[in-house]
Amino acid sequence: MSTVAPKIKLYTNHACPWAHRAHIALAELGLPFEEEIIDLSVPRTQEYLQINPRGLVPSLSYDGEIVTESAIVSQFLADAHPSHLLPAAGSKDAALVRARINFFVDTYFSKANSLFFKLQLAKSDAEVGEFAAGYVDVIAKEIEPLLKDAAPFFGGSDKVTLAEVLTGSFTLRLFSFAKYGLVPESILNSLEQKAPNFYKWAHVVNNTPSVNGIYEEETIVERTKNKLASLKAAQA
Ligand SMILES: N[C@@H](CCC(=O)N[C@@H](CS)C(=O)NCC(=O)O)C(=O)O
Repeated sequence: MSTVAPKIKLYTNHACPWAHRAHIALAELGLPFEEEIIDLSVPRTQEYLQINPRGLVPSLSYDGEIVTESAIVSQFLADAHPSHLLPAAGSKDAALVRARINFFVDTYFSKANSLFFKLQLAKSDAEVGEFAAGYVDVIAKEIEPLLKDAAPFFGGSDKVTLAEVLTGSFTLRLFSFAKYGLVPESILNSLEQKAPNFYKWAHVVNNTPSVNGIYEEETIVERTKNKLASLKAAQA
């Protein structure tokens, strides 16, 4: 690997949980970078659409090469800079660690996170109760067993791994949204009872500086409240 530091520019928005993944990866890897904040409240400029024709954040410019999509950006950074995030590819052991991390992240997003979004959009108290219970049950059934050896991070690691890079911005929001009533606060007690590995792991993740470094809790909560209100009004 070259010893010359790469020239990195991150096109981002600090309110975006997907872009947030790239910030966690860069912070964990200790890589200096320039950032350009993309205003998502207005149409993207032609310049930005040339960088990322999808118009989404994050986008990464790495020595002039553009990489987009948050999971791919994070994986690319972890691959380009072998570290505690991910073992270097090439052995069966490393392949297994990578497979375990991929399965965990896939499960988190395919089984649990979609339900968390559904819960935020619940239309009645009955739906809130039903969706909250469903969310806790999925965490207990699908995620809890995958964290049985967390120490305190995924797979027994004492440092953040790619699993936390890809999920940390979402566990931050889970705890914040419960604290500020966007989802029932009681969900945290239920998780502590029914999914103690998950609860302990998420607590450590949320208190990790690389994870919470760019997180402005009150701003995110306020914006999310407004966004949910307009989505609910559009549904009505
Ligand atoms: N699958 C994409 C999702 C990124 C994404 O949805 N970003 C949102 C902000 S959180 C965005 O750029 N939205 C702009 C728009 O939809 O116009 C990724 O993981 O990078």
